[in-house]
Amino acid sequence: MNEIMVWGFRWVPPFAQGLVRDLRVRWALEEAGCPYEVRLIDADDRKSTAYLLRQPFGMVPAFEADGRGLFESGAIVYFIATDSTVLMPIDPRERANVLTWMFAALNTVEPPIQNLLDMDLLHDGETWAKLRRPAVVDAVNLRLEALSAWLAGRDYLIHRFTAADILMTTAPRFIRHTDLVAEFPVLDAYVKRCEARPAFQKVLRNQMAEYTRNAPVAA
Ligand SMILES: N[C@@H](CCC(=O)N[C@@H](CS)C(=O)NCC(=O)O)C(=O)O
Repeated sequence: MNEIMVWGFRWVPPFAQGLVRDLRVRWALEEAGCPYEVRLIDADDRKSTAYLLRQPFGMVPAFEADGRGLFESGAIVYFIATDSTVLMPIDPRERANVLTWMFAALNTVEPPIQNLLDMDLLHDGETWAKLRRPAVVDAVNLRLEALSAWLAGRDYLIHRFTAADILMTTAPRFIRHTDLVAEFPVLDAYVKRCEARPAFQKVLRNQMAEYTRNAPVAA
């Protein structure tokens, strides 16, 4: 792959900094050793005709490699991984296992976590959110408990680091404002193990530096 571009937001409020999903794509590219350029957009750019052709829902990330576009962070990470033995084993059965865990991260683990994030950070204090929150916390705990049980005795989801770990460890970050993950020491250690990787540290640093550089100037 040559000429790789990743679209992210120029700036987001502090509660979202370090959570925006272009981080996943950038992490995968760093792990795979692929050079790329970042294209930063503003809230208004999301609804432009040109951007909607890249990402029909007006969200980030969007991605382009050699003139061909992709969207959805999971699909993009998968695409990058198919070309990288760092992110994806060669054995077809192991590849199927990685894909299984990628879907599990996106379809089974992330949804309740995203619910809790929305409730706490976007609807904090609203009556419906207060009433609904305990059931959502239960749903999150159910998933974290099962994931933690799977990880007992394992460093990664399969026997080595893969693209699935990128998707699985970026979801619990969404509830970093709670102590829910810390209540599962095995899971907590797994997330920290993956986040300690130099590639993750580098992309997080870069993304945060962009937000700092592009922060709105107070009136
Ligand atoms: N399923 C999509 C979700 C993308 C998504 O939620 N992006 C957020 C940033 S992390 C976004 O662009 N939010 C702005 C919006 O919802 O309009 C993916 O994984 O790429």
